[in-house]
Amino acid sequence: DVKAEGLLLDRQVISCYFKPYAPDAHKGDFGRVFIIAGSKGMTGAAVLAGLGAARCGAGLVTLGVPEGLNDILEVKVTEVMTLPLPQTPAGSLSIKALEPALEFARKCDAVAMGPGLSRHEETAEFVKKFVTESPVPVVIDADGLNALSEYPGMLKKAKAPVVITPHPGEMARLLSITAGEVQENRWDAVREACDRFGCTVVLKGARTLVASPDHPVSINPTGNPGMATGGSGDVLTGMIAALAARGLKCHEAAAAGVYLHGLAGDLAAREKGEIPLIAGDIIDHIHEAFKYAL
Ligand code: NPW
Ligand code: AMP
Ligand code: MG
Repeated sequence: DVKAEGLLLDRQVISCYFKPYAPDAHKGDFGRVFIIAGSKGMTGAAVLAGLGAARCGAGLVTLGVPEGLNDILEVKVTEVMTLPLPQTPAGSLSIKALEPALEFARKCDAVAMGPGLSRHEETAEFVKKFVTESPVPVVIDADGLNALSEYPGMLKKAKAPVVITPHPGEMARLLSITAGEVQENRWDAVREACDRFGCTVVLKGARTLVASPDHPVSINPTGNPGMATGGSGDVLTGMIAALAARGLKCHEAAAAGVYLHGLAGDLAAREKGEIPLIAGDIIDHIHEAFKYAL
């Protein structure tokens, strides 16, 4: 019974998901990632997700952002490209962004959506339509999840595979219970979300759990409380999307993403300490996490 079993993630499990590079590989082999993120005041969320993706070996990363953020992002990021999309007067994505975003997604291998999008009603409409129509796997986090929390059952209508990455507060909104209730029985919460929404579910926090249909629940041993700091989760979203774009299956991308993200956080904490840790430090240690894990 896969529902009763649990699998502890470790180096052995994770390394099996990665194949050696072919000597003649080109960047098209490593996947194109499209990250739909950011709004006025939350540019950083988009940057963190973009760099998390770039450090996980994505061939190309593009940030789809409200057009008002584009110029500042062109200065802020170097390896990551941007696609300016129509915005609301409040500086969040407008429903008019739907067609250009879907058109761009057709040329990509995976999408990440949600960090810093804001809770603007029109942006939530965009999210709901995009999730159903996306032609490629989508990792949904943060305000992407908030947009779905009224009717999360719509995730079952998605055409492509979905990974959701709620923290306990977001999971509580999705299941219409309290964060306390989620934390009291994390195992049941992650399994229930997986059954109800028919997708891969990453329940974040100490000992992150990953559940997918027809898989035992995976338990992640890496990570530390220093990672409870603004933007940590945004980095993870980009990492999982990049791994999915490289060809890992949704469950593998989610499991490898949480393991490497936690390990990068542990290596960062070893160097800097848990208290001063910031999300950018996690990005700066992803390369070491790969060295250690693979
Ligand atoms: P409480 O009341 O504090 O106990 P939100 P967010 C609860 C963006 N960011 N256990 C918590 O409860 C994100 O991408 C942008 C229990 C509270 O109610 C999002 O788009 C950044 N409860 C947006 O900000 C950097 C827990 O959930 C609620 C819990 C909002 O995201 C920062 C808080 O969650 C940020 O990433 C736990 N372990 N964890 C940038 N630089 O641009 C959380 N809760 O309301 O969803 O707010 O996670 O800060
Ligand atoms: P978010 O709340 O979306 O910014 O995500 C926070 C990230 O930090 C998630 O990946 C969590 O699993 C991780 N995190 C937060 N607190 C802890 C903790 N006490 N132990 C391990 N990881 C944590
Ligand atoms: Mg978050």
